[in-house]
Amino acid sequence: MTHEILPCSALILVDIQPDFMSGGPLACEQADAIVAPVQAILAQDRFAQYVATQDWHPAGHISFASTHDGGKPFDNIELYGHPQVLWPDHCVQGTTGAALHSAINWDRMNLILRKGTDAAVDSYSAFRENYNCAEQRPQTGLAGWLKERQVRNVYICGLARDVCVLWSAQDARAAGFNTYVIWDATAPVTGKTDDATRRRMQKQGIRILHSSEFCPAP
Ligand code: VGL
Ligand code: ZN
Repeated sequence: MTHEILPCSALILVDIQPDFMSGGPLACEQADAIVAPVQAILAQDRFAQYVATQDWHPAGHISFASTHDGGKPFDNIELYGHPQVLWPDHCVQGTTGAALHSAINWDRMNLILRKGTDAAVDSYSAFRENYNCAEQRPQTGLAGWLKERQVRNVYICGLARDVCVLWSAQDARAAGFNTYVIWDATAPVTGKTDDATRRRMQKQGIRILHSSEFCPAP
C-alpha cells in the first residue's frame, strides 16, 4: 500500500487523555504503547476528515462510583434499566487528566467532540450516548456530520478498546459506515476482554487492522 489519500475516509481518535494513560485513575493496559502508532498514522496525513473525542464529565457524574452511596469502582449497577459500570472519577471537565494527550498533534482535527457532559447519562460511543432515563440513546450528531462530508469509511483508534472504542465501532457499523479498528492503536481497560471484544467486532463486520498493514514502512 502506498501513502495515497484514502477517499471518503475519516480517522476517529477516541479519548486519548491522561486519565486513561499509565498512572491515571482509569489507566488502560499498556495505554502508552498506542502513542507511537497513532503518531505514525497521523504523520501520513491520508484521511479526508479527522475527529477526536474527549471524555468530559462534570464533577459528580452518574458513572462515578463516588457519586453512589457505597459504590465501588468497577461495580456493576442497573441504571435506567440497563447495566452501568461504576468507574473511578475520571476526565472531570477542566482538569489536566481530561486534556487531550500532549504527545499527539491535534492540529489536524476537523472536529473535537466532547461526550459524557450530561451529569445523568454516560456516553461511551462517539455516535450515541448510553441509555438515558427515557431508555433512549440520543445521537451525538457525528454520523450526520460524517455523512454530510461524504465519509463512508471510518478508522478508529484510541481508548478504551473494550469500552469507548468498541461502542463507537458498533455504532459506526450500525450507522452504515465501513468500520475499521486499528487494534494496536487501542488499549483495553482490561486485556481479559480482548477475545470477547475481537469476536464482537468480527461478528458485526467491523474489520480489525494492525497499524503495520495500514502504514507500511516506506
Ligand atoms: C471510557 C470508561 C468510562 C473510555 C470512558 O474512554 O473507554 N471508559 N469513560
Ligand atoms: Zn467516562
